[in-house]
Amino acid sequence: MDLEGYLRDRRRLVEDALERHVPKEDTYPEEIHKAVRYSVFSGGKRLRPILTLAATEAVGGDAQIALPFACAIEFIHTYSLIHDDLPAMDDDDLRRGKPTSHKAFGEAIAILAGDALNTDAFNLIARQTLEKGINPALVLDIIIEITDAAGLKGMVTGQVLDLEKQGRPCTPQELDFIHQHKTASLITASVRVGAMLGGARPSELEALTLYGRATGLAFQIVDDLLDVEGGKEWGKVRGRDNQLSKATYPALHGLEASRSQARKLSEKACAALDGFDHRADPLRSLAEYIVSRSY
Ligand code: GRG
Repeated sequence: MDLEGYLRDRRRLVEDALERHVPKEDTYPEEIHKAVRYSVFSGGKRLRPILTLAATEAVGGDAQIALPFACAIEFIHTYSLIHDDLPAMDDDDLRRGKPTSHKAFGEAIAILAGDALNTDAFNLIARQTLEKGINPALVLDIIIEITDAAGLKGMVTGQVLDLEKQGRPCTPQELDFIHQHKTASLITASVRVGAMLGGARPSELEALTLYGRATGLAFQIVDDLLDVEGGKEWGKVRGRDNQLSKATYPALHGLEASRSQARKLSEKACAALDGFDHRADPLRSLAEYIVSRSY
């Protein structure tokens, strides 16, 4: 399959939808709207929304129905990056090769831009549910799915432990727990939400959950590796994890074992798709892309 072409088309679809759902820069008060747009449209890979669309299509669903939900997940992802970069968290100056939100707009506006995206994700879901006549009971399940993944049961807990473990000993089990919560939970939810909207059968949802968990962990391992050996396209300050004495896969397991584990997880993700037909080919290619990416 032509993955490059597929990613290009899907990114365009997601960008166009985001454009419809994010207010213009000249909306009053301009500064916060500029900050939100700065982070939403700064060259993200759109992996999570693309996974949502690919998962819905893998079970015979309609990408157009899943699109606003995919955008809402991208809002939450973008909020998490803005807050993750703040001085109180990772204190990063660069994101996607550009100054981080607080460097460009100041801390207060950066915090508020993250807050706005986190809140408006659910506004977008609710409005689109009404507009498109989607079953509200299904949408409640989806909201539970996303909030479990992003809140205390997921990303926030992962982030808390990530911060707590800086400069402290961390076992391989603790590191996997951090990575699964900080990163893999939202990636798994991206896949599951697409599948749920597409009307997945229980066995399909179970298989796609395995796929999401494996690709999600692989994604964070590769993120750890890129922090050590990423090139210019990586777009972040390299070696930051080491500077912050973070618990990472390369720090605990070494580079070679980390690469091999990421590859094994990608294979495990593909194996979970064995019962699916050609409509799951994009998910198969995305599992490969996640471990071969350079940014
Ligand atoms: C609740 C105050 C408060 C803050 C939340 C939860 C949190 C802060 C941050 C989330 C943790 C986080 C940023 C995990 C890293 C996940 C990760 C590898 C992000 C990079 O994802 P990509 O490469 O980003 O998909 P692009 O740039 O492509 O969008």
